[in-house]
Formats: sequence, C-alpha cells, structure tokens
Amino acid sequence: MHDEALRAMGESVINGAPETAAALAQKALMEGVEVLDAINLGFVPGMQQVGEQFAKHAMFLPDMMASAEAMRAAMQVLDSELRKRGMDRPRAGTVILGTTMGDIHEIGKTLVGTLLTAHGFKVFDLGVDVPSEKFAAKAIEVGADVVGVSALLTTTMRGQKSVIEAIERASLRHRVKVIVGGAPVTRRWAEDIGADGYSKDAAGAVTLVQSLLQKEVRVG
Ligand code: B1M
Repeated sequence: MHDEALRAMGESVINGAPETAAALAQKALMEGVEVLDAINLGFVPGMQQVGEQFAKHAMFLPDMMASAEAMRAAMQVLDSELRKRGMDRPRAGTVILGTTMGDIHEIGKTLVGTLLTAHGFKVFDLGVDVPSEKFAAKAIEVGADVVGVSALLTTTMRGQKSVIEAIERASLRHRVKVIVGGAPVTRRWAEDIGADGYSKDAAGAVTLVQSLLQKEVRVG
C-alpha cells in the first residue's frame, strides 16, 4: 500500500472525519489491501498521534471525541471484513472482551478483539462500562476460555480485580483465564490482582491468549 494512502487514513482520524475514514477503509478493501496493514499502519498511528496531542494539551476533548468517532467508523468497516474471514476458519478458542465499569474507552479493546478474530478466535465483545458480573455471566453462557478486561483510567483499573472476583464467585476460575491490559495497566498490577496475563498491546494479547490456551492443551 502507498505511503500516501496510509497517511490519508491516519489524517482522517486526526481530523476527526468519520465519513472519510470509512470511505478510505472501504477503498482499501476494494483494492485488496491487507486489513491488518490498513489498521496497524494506517489508522492506529493517527490515533496514537491524537493521544500524544491530547496529553500535551495541543488537542481538546471535543476534537479527541471526533477522532475516536473516525477511528470507530474505519474499524466498523474493517472489523466486519475480518469477521467474515474468521467464519471460514476453525476456532482457536473463545474470548470475552470488555472495558471495566465506569470506563468508556473502547478503541484499544476493540483492536484487541479485531486481532484475536483475525487469528481465528471467537470473540464476544461486551463493549464498555461493563459490570463485573456480566463478564462472568457471559463466560458461562458461551463457555469462554479467556476473559479479557481493558481499563484506560487509573480510577477504573480496580474493576479488573472485580472481574477476577466475579469469575471466582461463579466458580469459573479453574477453567477461565483472565487477561488485562490498557494504557495505565502494568505487568506488576496484573500480578498483584492475580490475573493470568498482561499485554501492553493488541498484538501481544494475541500471543498471550495463544500461549495460555496452549498450556491448557486446548486446541481447535
Ligand atoms: Co480519555 N483519557 N478520557 N477519552 N483518552 C485517556 C486514557 C488519558 C490518558 C488522556 C490524558 O489525559 N492524557 C486520560 C486518563 C488519565 C488516567 O486516568 N491515567 C483520559 C481521561 C482523563 C479521560 C476523561 C476523564 C476526560 C474527561 O472527561 N475530562 C474521560 C473519561 C470517560 C470515561 O471513560 N468515563 C475520557 C474520555 C475519552 C473519550 C470519550 C473522548 C475518548 C474515548 C472514545 C472511545 O474510546 N470511543 C478518549 C480517548 C480517545 C483517549 C486517548 C486520547 C486515546 C485512547 C485510545 O483510544 N488510544 C487516551 C490518551 C492515551 O492513551 N494516550 C485517553 C488508542 C488505542 C489503540 O490505545 O486504548 O491504549 P489503547 O489500547 C492499546 C493498549 O493499551 C492495549 O492494546 C491497545 C492497542 O495496542 N490494550 C490492551 C488496551 N486494552 C487492552 C486489553 C488487553 C490487552 C491489551 O487485554 C484484555
């Protein structure tokens, strides 16, 4: 894919232009561009730049929200394509994802889901602001192998521990692995709360889930 096309994707996110972002995602699919390249080399760098600008107070909240909307519009187009492809493949395992209660950040979590889907996992995304008990209920309903909990705020990280406690209360802890991630989350925090794994990014989350399920000798 041309650098120019990738740059345009990133800019559509930085400029907070959902229609342009969706159109560029659609165009990429029509031109046979690798979906993960469009995500990782096109749209995500735009969102990263937005994060940096916001941290430096060079961008304000309404603009950041528009950027998030553009990112979401592109991901909707690309994610549905990945899901279609995932249907043709044997299932590598079942994963439940969600962002903790009180936290509405969804982009990183959605990205984790997209990459897991692309690697053959069946993913149930519970969305954002998810009560801990809902993770456990869904894990029972679909027979999940892994529950992944994202948190982007220091104030909502505690919710990851609550999810582990809910999984314990539902007597699922022996068969369901819990992984955590999100910008303020660290390996140390994951260990402290008794999570089975931590990944700093979406690609690492895929490797982590694969290795956790291999250890359990669960294949297919
Ligand atoms: Co918010 N926000 N935000 N925000 N926001 C942060 C997180 C912040 C760091 C910005 C800042 O001040 N520099 C800051 C948190 C400070 C803190 O607690 N330490 C912050 C704040 C303060 C807030 C509000 C309180 C602002 C306000 O209202 N005054 C508010 C809170 C709302 C709430 O949740 N209750 C708020 C709101 C919002 C928006 C709604 C405007 C929007 C979210 C829109 C949406 O998601 N639909 C938003 C955004 C976009 C951000 C930043 C700029 C970008 C987040 C993002 O999408 N990054 C963020 C600044 C930053 O992170 N630098 C910020 C791109 C994404 C790909 O990365 O989500 O980190 P990330 O995910 C990565 C990894 O973390 C990892 O993989 C992903 C990809 O590699 N990962 C996992 C994530 N989940 C994982 C799960 C895993 C494994 C890996 O396993 C399960």
